[in-house]
Amino acid sequence: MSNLQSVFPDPLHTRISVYGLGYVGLPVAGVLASRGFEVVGVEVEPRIVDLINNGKIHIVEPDLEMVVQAAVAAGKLRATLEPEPADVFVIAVPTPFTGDKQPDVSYIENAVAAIAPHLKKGDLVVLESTSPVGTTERIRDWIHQRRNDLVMPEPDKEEADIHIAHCPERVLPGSVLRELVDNDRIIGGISPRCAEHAAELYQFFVRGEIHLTNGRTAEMAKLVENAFRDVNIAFANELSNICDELDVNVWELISLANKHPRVNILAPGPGVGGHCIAVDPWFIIAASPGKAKVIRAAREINDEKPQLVLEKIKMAARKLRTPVIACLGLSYKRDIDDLRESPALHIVERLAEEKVGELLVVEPNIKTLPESLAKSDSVRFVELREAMAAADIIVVLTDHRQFKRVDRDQLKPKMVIDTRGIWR
Ligand code: SAJ
Repeated sequence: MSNLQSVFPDPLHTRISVYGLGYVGLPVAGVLASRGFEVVGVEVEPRIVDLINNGKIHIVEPDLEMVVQAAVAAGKLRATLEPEPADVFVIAVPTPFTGDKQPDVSYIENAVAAIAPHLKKGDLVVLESTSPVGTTERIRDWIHQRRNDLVMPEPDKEEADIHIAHCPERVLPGSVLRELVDNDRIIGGISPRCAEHAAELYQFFVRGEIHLTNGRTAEMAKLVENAFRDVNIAFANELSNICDELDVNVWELISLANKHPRVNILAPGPGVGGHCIAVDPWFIIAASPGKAKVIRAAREINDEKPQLVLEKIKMAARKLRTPVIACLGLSYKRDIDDLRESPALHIVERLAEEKVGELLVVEPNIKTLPESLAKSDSVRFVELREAMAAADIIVVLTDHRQFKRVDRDQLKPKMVIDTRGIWR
């Protein structure tokens, strides 16, 4: 790799624009600012811009508010609604899929359109968003359409006016600040020089190793990482479905099988949530529908899981005249507030829609119920203690730490559906 000093000689005089201040962009902006760079975050939501400029944040992530507050107070980080000129542009916007499970890269295209007028010779554009294979090349083409005064990078060309690379985010929600620094990173450039250029920036805060490749491989690597996890969770979920039929305790089974030195089965749950693992494998399936067979089957197994949990709850409720059901957890996984694509939320919404009983919802990581539940007469947002005392049926949907501490004696007279195995 070329000398770090050559491209970013002085963070104090390098301005970085981070487009998208969400679960990935905000931590990246905060960490870059903490390394001395001048960081300008671009966000389309005025409420978020105001919050950040007051040193506050809009998401739950350990220690992040402290980092953002310090960066804002030091004058190193500010948020704006409109992009400004910078030396580096980091794109960290969502890449959802459309109704027919095709990747939607319109947020990236819009970000590129917004920054293109501000690009100048020597600038670096880094895509952090998880993206379908070929997106980094498309960014080059989108910029070229708007700025044909700039010489675009090519795979086999050393010289170009700007550099474009993909450095897929790999951080685990809940451990973002640690993983942002400690994880290895993959950087794929349009050309080797683009990748090196981006690596010089990431070296300022990444303690893990930085591995260079081309854009397509970096894109595919990220998708494959999440598809790998999805397939492994699907295996665990399939086992739990089979164990229900065979009257075997799946948690005991997995813990015993995992005593084998080369077996490491993951945990079953109510389904796979979040904005990554439940989405990214579809980008591979969309690109290679005939070949991606295991990946598709895993997606289908994990997507079917909330329905199976719902059936179980309904079956328990049918045994009672006026069932009171405690639903523990709404977020898609433990100890965070993130409700996106949450199977727990989906299950509770369906219970409310179908009026299965009185629902006592407990979610320690949010302050108010999401609108979809707040409007329902049969749903009340309560503290854990109240739910445990009043419910006939206890359903564990998310394995938050507060729930693990529950006194087991309290469970004895109740029907318990523990989808996470916290009271196994
Ligand atoms: N889950 C299970 N059983 C398990 C593990 C997870 O049911 O044994 C469920 C969780 O409850 C959750 C879902 O799977 O609903 C996904 O959770 P997760 O913790 O596996 O992953 P995410 O979505 O929070 O973050 C993933 C990470 N990818 C991998 O671990 C390969 C993270 O490193 C990525 O940066 C992130 O996706 C992303 O942004 O792509």
